[in-house]
Amino acid sequence: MEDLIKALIEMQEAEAIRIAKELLAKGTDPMKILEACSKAMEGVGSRFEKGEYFLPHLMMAGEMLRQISNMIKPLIKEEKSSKGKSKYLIGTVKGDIHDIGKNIVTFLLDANGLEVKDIGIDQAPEKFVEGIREFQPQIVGMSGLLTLAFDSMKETVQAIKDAGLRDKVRIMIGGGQCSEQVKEYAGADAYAPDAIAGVRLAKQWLGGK
Ligand code: B12
Repeated sequence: MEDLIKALIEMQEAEAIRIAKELLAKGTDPMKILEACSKAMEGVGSRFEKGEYFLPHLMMAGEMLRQISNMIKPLIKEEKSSKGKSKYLIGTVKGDIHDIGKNIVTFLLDANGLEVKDIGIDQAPEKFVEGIREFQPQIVGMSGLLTLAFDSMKETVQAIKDAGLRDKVRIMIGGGQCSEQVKEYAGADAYAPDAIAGVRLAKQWLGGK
């Protein structure tokens, strides 16, 4: 697993994909591979912050993660159990185009038997409102990795309130820079530090309803 993290951080695309394939072939838990990917992204992010990496590196990191996620997705789906139709609407908020984490959350929710509607990236508050009206989810997930996403999250919660839909849904937020404080600021119901916590919480909410 350390080799995978190192290859990802050092942008050795072919090597990273080869190691990920090898780990999966050996029967390594796919979730552990995703955790290693998240760890590697922290490394990439800190090199970017230090000015050692630039935008193309972030893009390359995103591409490697996309490929690995795609390899893992069908494996997780195999474990899928068919449960009731609980609905979860998810999207990346306005001004933010990061979607790797959101996509991981989406396929984990799906693998856990929830019906998930992913409205995509850079979604304005009114798109969330529209999505809630059409899809009628019990839960809404907002993803955002940029600090500017915090305001978008707040605006989105406000728009949901203004549309009279706030008591119809529970809202959770997630993504790199989010925290309990951001949850308070945005007026959401919960903050999930990672995809697994998000899925656990969703199931808890749905079970408790
Ligand atoms: C890959 C990447 C990109 C790729 C994104 C590709 C893609 N398709 O997503 C590209 C190259 C496009 C990109 C662009 C930019 N990026 Co960028 N990017 C990253 C990087 C390296 C990794 C992000 C990532 O995918 N992580 C892995 C995933 C799995 O983690 P995650 O998203 O946090 O998700 C996990 C949890 O948070 C959770 N989760 C996520 N969402 C949700 C939602 C819910 C509901 C739940 C329950 C859970 C949940 O589940 C996931 C799995 O556990 C980060 C560095 C970092 N440390 O995060 C910078 C980073 C986020 N980017 C950054 C910046 C500055 C930018 C740019 C502004 C750069 C520029 N100058 O143009 C642009 C932004 C454009 C825009 N408008 O959004 C900064 C943000 C700083 C800030 N404070 O705002 C970071 C932190 C890098 C840094 N250290 O400076 N980026």
